[in-house]
Amino acid sequence: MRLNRKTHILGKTSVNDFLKNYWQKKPLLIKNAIPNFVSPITESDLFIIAQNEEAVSRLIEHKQGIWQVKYGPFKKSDLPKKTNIPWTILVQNINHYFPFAESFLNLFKFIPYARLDDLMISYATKKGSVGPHFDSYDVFLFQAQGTREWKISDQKKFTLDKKSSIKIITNFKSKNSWVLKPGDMLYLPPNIGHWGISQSDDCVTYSIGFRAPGTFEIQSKFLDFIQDHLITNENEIYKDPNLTPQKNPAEISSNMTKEMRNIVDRLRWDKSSINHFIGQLLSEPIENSIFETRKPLSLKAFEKSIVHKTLRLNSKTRMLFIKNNFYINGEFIKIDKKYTSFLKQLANDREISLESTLNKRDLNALGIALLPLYVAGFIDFIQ
Ligand SMILES: [Mn+2]
Repeated sequence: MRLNRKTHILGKTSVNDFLKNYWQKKPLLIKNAIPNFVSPITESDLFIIAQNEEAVSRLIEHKQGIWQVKYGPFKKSDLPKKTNIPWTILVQNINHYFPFAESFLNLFKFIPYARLDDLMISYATKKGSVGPHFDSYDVFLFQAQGTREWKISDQKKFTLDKKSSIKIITNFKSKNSWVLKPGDMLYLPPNIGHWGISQSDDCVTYSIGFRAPGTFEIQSKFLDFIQDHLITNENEIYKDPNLTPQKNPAEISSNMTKEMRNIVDRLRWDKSSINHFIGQLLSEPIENSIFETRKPLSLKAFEKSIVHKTLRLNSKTRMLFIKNNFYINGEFIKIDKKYTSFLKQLANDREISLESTLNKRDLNALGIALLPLYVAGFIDFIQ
């Protein structure tokens, strides 16, 4: 199964219509989002990834009325047999393991990368489910193999099951239900109750998940950022050469509070430092991402590779930009404005072929900016 970069995945709905009427607003069912879809990733691929130390995976079973969850990594023997009671395994960040999964995520480029999280894939035996629940984030549920019934509710208030360790709605009332076949897709905005139940023993569902930073997270991380970027002289201390006698030695005088308030008021930040913070925050890679560093390489050898090979972002790399400032995995890239068009292309397409379009000086400037990113394992070459 090969994907065309330009495949439109929203069926009869245009991107404009989707963003205006559905995104963060209401569910949308898209029959045949990709006609004749055959999943190149199957349950056996998931079982292999789930054995990996780095992978994030969960196994969910519904036993004696209680929803139970186990966390990976899993040994092969940890996985129940298909003939057991129904079960589901979910594996996150599949786009870090399979180029196909990364290109699949690319079909959702109509939403900014800064909002895109990962491709999670789940496999379920017949009747397998993770129960009725809601999520705080937007999600596209793409049926890749087998069939799954999705029930959704229009309830505003849910009661949750206290016995289960995962979030389960106990008063779920179904408003709509659909059976999704391979190639069908359901979009759900945040907080919509939904319940997916596998109808076959080969049910594979792709979840395209989005992320949105919390207000508290933004504010508290901004305070950390300000702390790290203080430009105050560390040796400067409070002074009171005009101290006058005071009646109560335990009292903090109004002169003292005024002077200290002035010091606090001297903390300043402007639009550009806030933007710098946003670029760094949103380009942070997912937690616990490990990038394999490379042996240092001479600039000359690196420049030679730039000319002959296609440069691409590591599948775990997040590269974003604000105007002419570029951020990669939480770091600011220092580069002359002259070269931003190259970096824009690399960030947007996640790959770039520079070939013979560059003169010596430009190649040198790009080499200097990109070599540290290559050594850090953030970017590599397509062989
Ligand atoms: Mn869900």
